Amino acid sequence: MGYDDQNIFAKILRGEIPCDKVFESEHALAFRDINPLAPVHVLVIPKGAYVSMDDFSANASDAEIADYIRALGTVARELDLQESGYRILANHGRDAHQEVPHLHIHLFGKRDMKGMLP
Ligand code: IU
Repeated sequence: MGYDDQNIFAKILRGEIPCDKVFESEHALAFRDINPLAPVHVLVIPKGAYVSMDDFSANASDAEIADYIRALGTVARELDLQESGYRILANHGRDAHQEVPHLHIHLFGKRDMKGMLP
């Protein structure tokens, strides 16, 4: 599947659409989900044009992967989730109902997530 540069997160990355940014690094951007399922619901995305975790893990550079994974932990710490806990999740493709075709990892926190499977 090719990358659609008209997807909503591509537009956010280009600054064409605003977002509620919580963190930015060289290769990653984190912003609050527009339809939050938890008091903390942040999407962490790579700045590069990657459709999914499949695409990213196969094609991103080591520097992009390292920066992206570090960003996840940094955002969780900056939002003070390390004690209470958090969940990270990425949907890939049809069966998982991935809606936006730009890799995004959901970061959920500040609620009990027993039984929660978004
Ligand atoms: P999914 O993993 O692709 O199903 O998740 C897409 C998420 O993107 C979902 O939680 C939406 O609420 C969220 N989102 C958003 O934050 N801003 C948008 O403009 C759109 C979707 I469209």
